Amino acid sequence: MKKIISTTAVFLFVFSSLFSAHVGRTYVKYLDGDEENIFKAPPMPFPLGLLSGTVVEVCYFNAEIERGNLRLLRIQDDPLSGIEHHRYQQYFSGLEVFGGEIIRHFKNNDLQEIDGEYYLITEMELKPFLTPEQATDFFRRDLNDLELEERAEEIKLLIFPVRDGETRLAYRILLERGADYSMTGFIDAHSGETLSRYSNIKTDTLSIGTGIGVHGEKLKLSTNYENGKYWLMDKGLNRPVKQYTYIQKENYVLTDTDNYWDQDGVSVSVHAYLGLTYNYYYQVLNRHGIDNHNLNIKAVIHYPGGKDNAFWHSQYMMMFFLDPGAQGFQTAAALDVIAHEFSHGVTQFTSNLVYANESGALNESFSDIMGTAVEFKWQPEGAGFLKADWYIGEDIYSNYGYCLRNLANPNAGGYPCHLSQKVKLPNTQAGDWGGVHTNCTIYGHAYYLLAHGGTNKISNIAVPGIGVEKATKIFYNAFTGYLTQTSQFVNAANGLLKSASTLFGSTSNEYQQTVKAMQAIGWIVN
Ligand SMILES: [Ca+2]
Ligand SMILES: [Ca+2]
Ligand SMILES: [Zn+2]
Repeated sequence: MKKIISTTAVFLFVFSSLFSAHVGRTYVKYLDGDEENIFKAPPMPFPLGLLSGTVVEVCYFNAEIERGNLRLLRIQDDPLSGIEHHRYQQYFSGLEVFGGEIIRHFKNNDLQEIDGEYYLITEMELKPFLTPEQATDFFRRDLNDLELEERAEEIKLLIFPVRDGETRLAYRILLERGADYSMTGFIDAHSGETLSRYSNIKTDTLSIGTGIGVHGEKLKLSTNYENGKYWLMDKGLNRPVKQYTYIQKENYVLTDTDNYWDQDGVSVSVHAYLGLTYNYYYQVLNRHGIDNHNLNIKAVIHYPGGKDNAFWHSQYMMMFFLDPGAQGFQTAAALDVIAHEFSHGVTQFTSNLVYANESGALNESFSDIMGTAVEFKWQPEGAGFLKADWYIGEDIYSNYGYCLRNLANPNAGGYPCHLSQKVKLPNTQAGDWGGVHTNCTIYGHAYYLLAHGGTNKISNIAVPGIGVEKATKIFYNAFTGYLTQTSQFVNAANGLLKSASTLFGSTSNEYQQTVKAMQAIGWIVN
């Protein structure tokens, strides 16, 4: 079968009248060596002097109709003008090209005009890597609901044109729940990425945008279309949680005309990374947001009340990200910092650990641990910006190589890795409320030992490690399920052991390694 075609690129004709397109000629080469005549559009806009080629264009589309690459969809009569509109759907190698549709307008059987959108495809891998079932699962995960029902008769393999003249092989999939939720998505048949999705219930205005984050990374954004523009918020009726990224103050939201957000990396990073944090909690820990009941996720960026910081405000139940100041901290740039602040909200609705002394240090530990877990979920492990590692806040600096805290080796930054190194500071603002941002690395390091494996520098006890996901589940379950407002370090150790035995059994390797991790940071476990 001549399915895989190789040459160079994909072109899009957008033309509004027969006399606006100048058409040139090129060749399409099949992999097996066959050649076929095809025509290629020059870059737009066309110089006005070059109004030739219309006959070629008409012949080309006639030939495409004969070849079955343009198939009649329907004929509409316009009784007022006497014009007949013939609509054709574009196909390529037998697959529908989504959005590829031309209209030929006839009067008394004479062709008057052609318009529409036609994608000239010259390179395309036509063998799906994913099965329809796998693609459907990707879509379920993207929609944060593994229970959604698919409409089997709606699944269809097609060609989906994306930005910049690229085309992708995609499945069109419909997922629904009852009568009030119905989503159609276009899922890349190779990567599982959602290329586009829309609600079939038209009151939902959710759309997927693309943005450029602080480090120049391309990020997917859930935005809303309203009043002729896109808004940097996710408040579609069918969405499980509403998410708002405000600028400077509440209710002031960035907007954009083309849903391609390249004007403010801070907005993009915060909006996208809060979405990833929500998805992490949902997908891995089955938690529905900050309060487990999908509390609105709200963040204020470029907040003018200070510099070099970020915080969760327990009364407003919102996150605040401040601009860089003397220290140059761009707190909005780091996925672990964003997940850290979100996780302070999770703590508020679970253990509610008091933000002072040991309970405060545990509160900070939990946020560092969850920030790291989220990083490992969505970023590849490695050194450099946008990589998963055991540092906290490394992406807030303008050069890679610094961090706020180091969970692998806290001592490297002068932080404790063992109970014997716990610092004593007063419970005042100047004393960091009893050293909550200092002593937090003791349990942060225990998490590193359990997840990654390693040897504690003081006790010399080695922990082989059970992997990030299992270790995170043990810590999450302990901190959210077994700790209380006034829990101290000893309660955390007991909570972790209970959590490990509940999740994996008291004779499991996971439990034994949790014991080892507690011994490594200085506990005697009987
Ligand atoms: Ca990183
Ligand atoms: Ca990190
Ligand atoms: Zn914190």
